[in-house]
This record gives sequence, structure tokens and C-alpha cells, in this order.
Amino acid sequence: MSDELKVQEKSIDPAVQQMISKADEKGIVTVWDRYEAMTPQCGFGDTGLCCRHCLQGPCRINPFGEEPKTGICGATADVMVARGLDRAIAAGTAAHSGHAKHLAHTMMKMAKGEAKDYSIKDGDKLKAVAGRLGIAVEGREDMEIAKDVAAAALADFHEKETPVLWAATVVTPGRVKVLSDLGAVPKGIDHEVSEIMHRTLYGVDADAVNLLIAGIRCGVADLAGCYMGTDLADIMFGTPTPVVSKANMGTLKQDMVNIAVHGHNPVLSEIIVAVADDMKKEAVDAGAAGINIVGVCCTGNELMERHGIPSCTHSVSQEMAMLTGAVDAMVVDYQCIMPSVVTVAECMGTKIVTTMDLCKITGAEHIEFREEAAVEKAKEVIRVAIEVFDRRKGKPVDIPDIENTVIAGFSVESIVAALSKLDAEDPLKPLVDNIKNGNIRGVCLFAGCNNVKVPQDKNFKIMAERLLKENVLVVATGCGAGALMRHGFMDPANVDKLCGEGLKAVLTAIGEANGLNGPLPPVLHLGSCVDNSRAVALTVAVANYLGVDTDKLPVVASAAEAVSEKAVSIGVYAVAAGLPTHVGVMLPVLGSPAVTEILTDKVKELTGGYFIVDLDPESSADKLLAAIDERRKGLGL
Ligand code: NFS
Ligand code: SF4
Repeated sequence: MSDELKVQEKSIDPAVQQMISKADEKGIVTVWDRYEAMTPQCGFGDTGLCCRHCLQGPCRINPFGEEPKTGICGATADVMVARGLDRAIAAGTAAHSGHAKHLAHTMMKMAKGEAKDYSIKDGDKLKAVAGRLGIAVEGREDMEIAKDVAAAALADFHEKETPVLWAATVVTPGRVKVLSDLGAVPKGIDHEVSEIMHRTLYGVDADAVNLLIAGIRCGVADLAGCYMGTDLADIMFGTPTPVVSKANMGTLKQDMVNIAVHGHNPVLSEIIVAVADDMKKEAVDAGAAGINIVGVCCTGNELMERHGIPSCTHSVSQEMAMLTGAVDAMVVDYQCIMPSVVTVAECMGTKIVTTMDLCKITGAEHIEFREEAAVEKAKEVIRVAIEVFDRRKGKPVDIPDIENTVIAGFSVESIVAALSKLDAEDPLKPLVDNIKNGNIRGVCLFAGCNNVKVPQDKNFKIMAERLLKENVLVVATGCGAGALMRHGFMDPANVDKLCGEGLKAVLTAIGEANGLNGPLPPVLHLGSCVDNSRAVALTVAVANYLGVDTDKLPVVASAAEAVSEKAVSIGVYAVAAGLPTHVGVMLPVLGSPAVTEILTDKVKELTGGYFIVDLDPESSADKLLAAIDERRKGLGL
């Protein structure tokens, strides 16, 4: 096998391939080396059949062999798998809602005048969200309303008599009934996470179905956390509108102070972007042409959708950004930051700056971020990068000359605004009409990460190519959006090449009506992973328009290269919303045929949604198309 082939098995992104070769030459260990060293991976874990939930363990069950059929306590394969899945859902939910809670605290501090560097950027959205929550808006100051919204958000975390507002008010009325009947309406976001920890403890819930229903309820709590994260970020930092940007490592600049912001929460990165201009003089004094901020992972998506900040790379290739030698500082908040960034940074002269108490990495410089002193802290962080640049300047760097044009910033609000140029009275009508007449065969959301087990971006690329040709409207979030943007799927110039005739006509009509002199991009970038809420909001809007529930629509989802437990909890709420939901990597559930059957089939009777687990992108695309067609038929289309 040639070396080049091996590189292609790691990533299909040419910039990443260049950096992998460089890492090999320099003997720098990366995620792909560590993966190889880890294989073969444990078959028990792979199938969900190991348990360490008590100190009598670890226990493992071999589904094929003569070994024990239960754990020491008697837990069956079904129970072990369901418990393990529940804990993954709880972890994902804790992360998304932790991010949302952080925004809620920031908003509360802002409203109380304690965090003066934050303000309300979208008063209309504030009022819309408040209205949805039943908070009075008439004749009130924005800051008063914001205080009530923040208080309502924080209240949604505790167990209370009434359902979680950010869940109950964001789905169709029909869905509220479906979830109530199932016992899957969350009473408090933190409450559901903590209850999962309780019921999966040694000697508690030993009924796989009961465990899975609690998992669905926690998944709905995850939807609440994501939705809240989007709402509060839009209010404080602005609701995205279409913006032109760039993606891939060509966005790094040799002669500038390059700061890669990585992680998730815009609470920090927004301020870094806001003060970068003020800091330009210090950068120029150090010999730089300026300050260049690029995004990695979801922080990148948050900044791109609101400010057009370019995205450098995503997910599994995060180490590769530093391999260029041009990243002066990588500033991280939390989630999806591989601890290995510190090791690669040491080799390449990058400074890793951690900023949050819950996410320190040994070997990184820690600058604790505080909302009360946001600007001051952001400047401190930027100064670290300037110092590194001062030492780096003049030295050679290897920045792959690869850059793609991206149009991002498709919030539901901006999509509706664009559609209103076709029909001001009834903006959803053109979208729904085109779904009815088949110009748009269905809608597919691509979400989730890259996974070292899949050649980076390959599943996303093959599946999106296929679906676009079949006139499926494709929307994307998270590192799925990252993958597609790095392969030209968000560049309107590629509509001709990528899209089927019907879809092309729709994208062109909307683009022309909005004065773009051309179509919208082939794939619409909805934002970060918490912004999967935008996909839900769009689906719910169309469902309400048609007077049907979300499980009747030709809408499907795919986490084609999922890695994080967050992708698991998102998948669960997609299924809870009634969507056929593809996962392109193995979920650790195959050790229980019963649980596998519930997730991929029986749950259909409960929510209308179900999981499709398929590692082959071609047949996965076929299955999603079949699911879309089945739904069209159900609607009489
Ligand atoms: Ni989503 Fe975003 Fe990326 Fe995966 Fe991680 S950054 S929150 S979890 S790796 S898509
Ligand atoms: Fe083993 Fe049961 Fe303990 Fe799990 S909870 S480690 S299956 S004894």
C-alpha cells in the first residue's frame, strides 16, 4: 500500500492530507497514529457489553461465546447496553445544557449590570423568545425582559411541576401529546441528567424498555438545552444572516497573529472577536500585519454564522491546524478539544490557552475567563498570541494553499426572510409548494462530528452528493457543516454541478429574489451543534403550516461520522421528534439485539422516528431517500 493511499484513508481533505504527511515526516504523533496503536479495539466495548457501574466489575458479556450471559449482579446484555446508552445521552445533554446554562448566567449578569461587556444584539428575538415563554413584553425595557428570560432559562434546569419550557414550547402540539403519552416530557434538564445517573446505578433500573424511555426523555431535555443555547446566543450576539466567509487552512496568514478559537461557547470567542481591532496596534508593533482569528469546530461555526469569521478546520483534524506552524495561540473553552493539542502545540510552538475552570489541560496556559471582566480577559489572551508571533515571525510556515468560499448564516429567521422575498404575505408557502411539487424531494440535516474510524469527510461528501442530485434540500450543522464547507458544498458556484434540476430551480429562485444574482449555496449552514435546534424549528414551522406532526414530513437526519456523546443525545431527540436518523458509525448497542431492534424499528410505533445504523455511505443515502419517499407517500405526494 502506498503512503498516499494511507493518507487518503485518514482524510479526504487535501489540506489535512498535506499536514498528515508533514506530521509523518517530523515524527509527530497524531490522532490517526494513536488510533492505529489502539486497534484492534475491544469487542465487548464495541458492542456495549462491558459494565463498570460498580466495584464488583468490570463485567463483560460475550454474545457469541460460552462465557457468562449476565454481569455479576445479574444484569443482562439488554440492561447493560441500555444503561450505557442512557449514560451517553445524559453526558451529551449535560454538555449542551451546560453551555446553555453558561449563556443564561451571562445573560442574567448582563441584565443585572454585572457583565457590562455584553449587550442585547437582537431585541426582536428577545421579544419573540419571551413571548413564546409567556413572559410579558409590552412596554417593558429590553433588559427587564432579558432578566426574566434568563430566570426562566435557569428555572428550566430544576425539577418542577410544569414541563421544561424550552422543550414544551418548541415542538408541535401533536408532539407534546406523543411525548406526554410516552412519559418523555422532561421536568427539568439537570433533573433528567441526574435521574439517568440514579437509574443506571448498581441495582436500580433493570428493564431495558424503561431505561430507554428515560433516555428519550433525557434526549428531549437535550433538545431544550440546545434550543436554549441558540436562543440566548442569538439574543446576546445576534441572529445570523447570510454572510460570505472562507474555510480550510488557507485562512491562516503567515504575516499575521493567528488565533484559532476552539470549543463551543460564544461567551468567550465573541469578546475576542470584538476586541481584536483594539489590539491591532499591539500586533503591528510586534511586526505583524494584524490579527487573524479563525475558528475550529463549533466555536468556528458560531463565529462564522454571526461574523463571517473563517473556519480553519474541524473535529478530527484539529491537531492539523497547528501542524502548519502558523497558529500562534489556540484558545479553547470546552468540549471536543483533544488533550493531545498540547503535545502537538509543544512541537509546533503554538500556545494552548484554556479559559474555563471545567476544562483545564495539563501543559496548557490557563487564563480564567470571567464575564465580569470579559474584555480585559480577552485582551490578556490575545497578548499571549502576540508574544508567540513575536518569536515566530520570519520563520517558515506550511500553510496549505486551500480555501473554499462559504456562505453561512442560515438561521430560521434569515431563511424565512429570504423566502418572504418570494411571498411576503406567506413566506413558508414557496418552500412548502416546492416540497409538494417535488422540486424539493425532502430535507436532510447533516450533523455531528468527524470520527477517526471514517476517512475524514468521506461519508458526508458521498451522501450529500447523492442527496443533492436527488433534489433533497440539505442543511448542516456542527462539524458536519464543517466537512461540507471544506469541500465546496457551501459555495453557490457549485450549485450547477451538485444539485438536481428541481433543487437548482428553488435555490436559484430564492437567490435571485434576494438580489444575489445567483442561487443560494447547495447546502445551507445552520450553525453549530446546539443550532440543530434551528433544524427542529424549521421542521416544526413546516409541520405546523401543513397541520401535521413532524413525524409525517419528508425530513431526515444524519450524523454520518459521529464521535461525541453529544451526537448520541442529538440523535435521540431527532428520533423523539419523529425523524428517521442515520448514524454512520457503530453505536455500542449491537450486543443487545433487543435494544437494537427497539432503536431501529420498534421506537417507530412510539415517536414515528427511528435510527438507521449503516456504515456504508452509498446504502445509507439509499435508505434516507427511501425514508423520504415513504413520507411523501404518507402525505399523498
Ligand atoms: Ni458537535 Fe461541536 Fe464537532 Fe462533534 Fe464536537 S465540535 S458540538 S460534537 S466534534 S460536531
Ligand atoms: Fe458488573 Fe453489575 Fe457491577 Fe455492572 S453493575 S460492574 S454488571 S456487577
